[in-house]
Amino acid sequence: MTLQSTQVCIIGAGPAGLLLAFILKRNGIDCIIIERQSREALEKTIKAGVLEHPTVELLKDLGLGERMMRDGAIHHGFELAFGGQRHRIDLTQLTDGKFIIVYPQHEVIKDLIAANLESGIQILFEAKDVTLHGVATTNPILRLKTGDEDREIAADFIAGCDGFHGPSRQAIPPDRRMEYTRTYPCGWFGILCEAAPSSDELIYAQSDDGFALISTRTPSVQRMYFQCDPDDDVSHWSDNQIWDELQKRVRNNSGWRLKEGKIIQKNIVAMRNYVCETMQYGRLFLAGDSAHIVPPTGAKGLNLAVGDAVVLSRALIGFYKNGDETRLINYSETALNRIWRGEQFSSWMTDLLHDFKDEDPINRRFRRSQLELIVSSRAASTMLAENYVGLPFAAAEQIGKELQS
Ligand code: FAS
Ligand code: PHB
Repeated sequence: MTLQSTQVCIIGAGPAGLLLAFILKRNGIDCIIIERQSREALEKTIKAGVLEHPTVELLKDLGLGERMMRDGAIHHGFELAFGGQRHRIDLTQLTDGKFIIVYPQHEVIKDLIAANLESGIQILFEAKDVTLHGVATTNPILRLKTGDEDREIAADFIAGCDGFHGPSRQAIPPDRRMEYTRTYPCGWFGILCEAAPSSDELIYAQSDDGFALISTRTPSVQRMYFQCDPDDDVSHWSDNQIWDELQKRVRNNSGWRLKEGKIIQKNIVAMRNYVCETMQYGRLFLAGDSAHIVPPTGAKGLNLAVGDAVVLSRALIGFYKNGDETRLINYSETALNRIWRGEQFSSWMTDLLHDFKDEDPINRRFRRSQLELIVSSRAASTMLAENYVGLPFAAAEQIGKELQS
């Protein structure tokens, strides 16, 4: 049995855990990260693609932005396609200069892992049988295995950054968890393909045949999605059928077509909202997908995880530097301001762009009218743009305070 101790033990080497560790270490706080996957697997898993403006600025401020600014693509707008027309939402003009960067999550993970290791943080990859003990005490313990070796890590705090299916949230008694959920009657069929970009910016397409999203990864690899049955299976679709469906959903009156290419990956992403408002229990603090999930429509998942890491790191720094527990006590409330903003925007954008089978037909008329409003009203398109590029971390906290006053 290997015994270790640290100040903050972090479960999960995703965006939340890696960013939290990096910020804590910069502030002299000792941490260890425990991760069940290998580094190689993490750095190959295709997930999110869009970094909000506050995320971009934070990574740059932390000295983590070099590859992102070199290899990422700055996007100053995106297009809404419906009714045979395409309408550009000018993010930068509507938000006084803000933008997003399309930079794959697995590249962010590569940057964060390298930076953590370089700063001397221990990451225990391929950890097995991770269990949490004494989280309601001031001396929580983690037990795990690496290889054949049993390990026990004593910590002041445990940060549960282990995603939706990790053990951390389960360590909070069910009767103490305040949970909210919404499930959608659809999923997203995602592909990666070897092709040139079909457009300069992302295209969100609403059509009578269903939603489609045309995104990108690199100049030679593209990421696209189309709305599908949540119980569908990628094996039910030939490559030709996939391309036919995508072309159908994005076609417009000018005869424009997608550039096709070899499909190199297919997967179906489920769609739901989920929030566990109980983001802390004793010395256990949840951050990222362990506490909340969004439908991917608003590109918020990764960015909300970043926001939680910012709030939790500020709280832990306050505790260790000044002995001040105020931000720790208020962690859930503070983090939830930005989480609920992201949850609501993702839900609203999903409802705006997806026709749902068995829905009341009147909703399709409401949907089209709202799309027409957005592309014709500066106020409506500004609301969309401000939420899409991401609210500043502080502003999100401010919104919460105004609500409470
Ligand atoms: P993560 O899930 O990224 O990381 C949690 C980490 O904890 C993982 O590395 C996991 O291996 C580890 N872990 C779990 N259990 C453990 C245990 N018992 N012991 C040790 N480690 C453990 N978001 C978007 O914004 N846009 C998208 O297009 C998008 N696409 C997605 C596609 C897929 C297939 C998935 C799964 C998610 C997608 N997301 C998307 C959401 C995603 O980006 C998350 O929001 C983001 O990864 C959240 O980061 P974390 O909270 O750090 O959790
Ligand atoms: C992606 O590129 O994976 C992506 C982009 C925008 C979204 C969702 C996913 O809203």
